[in-house]
Amino acid sequence: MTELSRTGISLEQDLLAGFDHLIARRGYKNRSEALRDLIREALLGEAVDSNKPVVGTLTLVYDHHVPNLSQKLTEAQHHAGAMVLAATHVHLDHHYCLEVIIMKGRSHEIQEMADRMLAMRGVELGKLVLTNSGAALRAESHTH
Ligand code: NI
Repeated sequence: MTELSRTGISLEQDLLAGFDHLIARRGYKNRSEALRDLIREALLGEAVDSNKPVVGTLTLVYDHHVPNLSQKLTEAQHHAGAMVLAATHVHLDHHYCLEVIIMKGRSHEIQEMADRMLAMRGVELGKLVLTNSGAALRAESHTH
């Protein structure tokens, strides 16, 4: 963990009151931790927009009785090669499978891969979550 810096910010009273309500609902103990998380979220959003390296977790629910679907999903993952770090498959019931695929790469290529799989016929639900390590969100330090 890096050293902490203290900073003060000025904002309108009603904006601060709204913020305090929000963080109380979310269970934060203090404003600092809530602000840190908001800043991390904003930095992650920027990393995703600018196609930086991120980690993606894709959750898929699909009907494995749809012809060729399981093979197509497996082929897409083999094609992506080293981008796929791990995949877990759970047979939910007679029809449905749940698959969680963890990928690492540039945000745009992960998004493309997820879109391709989500668009396959028989994939009924799915969601991609992009994240990153906290360290990767920090500004690169200047060398003197
Ligand atoms: Ni299955």
